[in-house]
Amino acid sequence: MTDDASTTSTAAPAAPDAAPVAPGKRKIALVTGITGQDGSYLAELLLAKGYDVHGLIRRASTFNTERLDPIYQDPHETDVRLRLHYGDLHDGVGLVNLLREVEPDEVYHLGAQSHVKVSFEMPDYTGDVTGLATIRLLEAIRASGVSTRFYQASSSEMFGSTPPPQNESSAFHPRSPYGAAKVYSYWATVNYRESYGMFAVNGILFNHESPRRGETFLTRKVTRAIARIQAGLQDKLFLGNLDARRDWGYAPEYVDAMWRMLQTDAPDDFVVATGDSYSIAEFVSIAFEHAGLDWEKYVEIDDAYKRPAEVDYLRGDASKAKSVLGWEPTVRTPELARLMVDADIAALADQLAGRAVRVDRG
Ligand code: NDP
Ligand code: GDR
Repeated sequence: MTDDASTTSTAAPAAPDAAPVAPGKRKIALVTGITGQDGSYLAELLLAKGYDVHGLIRRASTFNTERLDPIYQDPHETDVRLRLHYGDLHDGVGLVNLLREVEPDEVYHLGAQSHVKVSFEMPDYTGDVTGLATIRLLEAIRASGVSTRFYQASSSEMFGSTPPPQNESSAFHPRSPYGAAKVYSYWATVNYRESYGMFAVNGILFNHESPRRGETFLTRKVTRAIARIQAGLQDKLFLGNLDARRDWGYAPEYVDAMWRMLQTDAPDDFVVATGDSYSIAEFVSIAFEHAGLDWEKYVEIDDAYKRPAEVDYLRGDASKAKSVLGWEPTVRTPELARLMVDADIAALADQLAGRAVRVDRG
């Protein structure tokens, strides 16, 4: 399957020199998870930098490429720079064939079952898609014989119960099947670097959000509910644990860090975070206040949203990313909450007015 892309995106701030590529050749990136929040922002960034971008997408009975709408182009145009390929992280042979066909300079492995609570309900499946699939992809790179740099989407969930601030030297103590699967993928990536000399890196990213965030993650669930409450479409918002603390940043800035990690001279692993931490209750309060609402009138606790084990306190130390990659966050959690509330209010107004709605505005 083929789609085309325009090059709408934000330019990245000062960055390291790009990884070398043959003169006259456009760089080629392959992105798993391109239909997700991060995949869509990363695809925009790479197109803006002049890459040809290939994405792996799952066949679904409904459209699942909404987040890519802003970069869609007519496939019949001459300069096709975004191509989407059907495939699945379960399908190792398909991955080998795709790598042979695309011959990427850089592979960004973002595809995963990424919901922590869901991983307790589907631990076996999560172990396969979020854990084992990373080895499947790394092996596919070896089997296809392509020479490529590899980015693994590792997570602050790997730190679990290790107290903050968490950095690249902090111990892993995952608290969910998702976290355990990410630890497996982390070490697989390190192992392929050490065993085969692959340029393979882990980005250990703390929570990052945006108007494109999936609707069942905390921040988006809250900001979407605020828009509906304000419009008189919803009375209550049911949440789980309000005491956990998270280090929430802005997704478009985090995909820029991913790109920077593949442009360094030597492969290495990096924490990406704001360095701040807010409780769930604080995030909820900031977001409701921005819409002129008192959150305590609307929020109720439903134990169904609590997890068998919680990650209580995340606050990342991204000083290595700052010194080596020149990466620094600019959007802090309160601003993030406000921009997400504004985006959901605007999207709902469009929907109610019968205008075309895009979940990814802003
Ligand atoms: P999303 O849940 O938004 O996107 C996940 C992507 O993976 C989607 O494109 C999804 O496809 C794809 N996917 C899931 N299962 C398969 C499969 N079997 N085969 C092929 N593709 C599959 O996640 P985010 O964009 O938020 O996160 C990107 C990555 O970064 C994930 O690996 C996540 O675990 C990790 N991460 C995220 C953080 C965050 O705060 N957002 C922080 C740290 C790590 P489909 O659209 O069809 O469902
Ligand atoms: P997280 O994100 O588990 O940190 O994983 P999520 O937004 O799901 O939860 C954040 C915190 O909010 C609490 N919480 C609720 N969470 C959800 N989803 N729904 C609720 O109703 C609710 N009520 C309270 C949670 O208990 C938790 O403490 C995200 C994912 O993107 C992972 O893929 C990624 O690796 C990590 O961030 C870093």
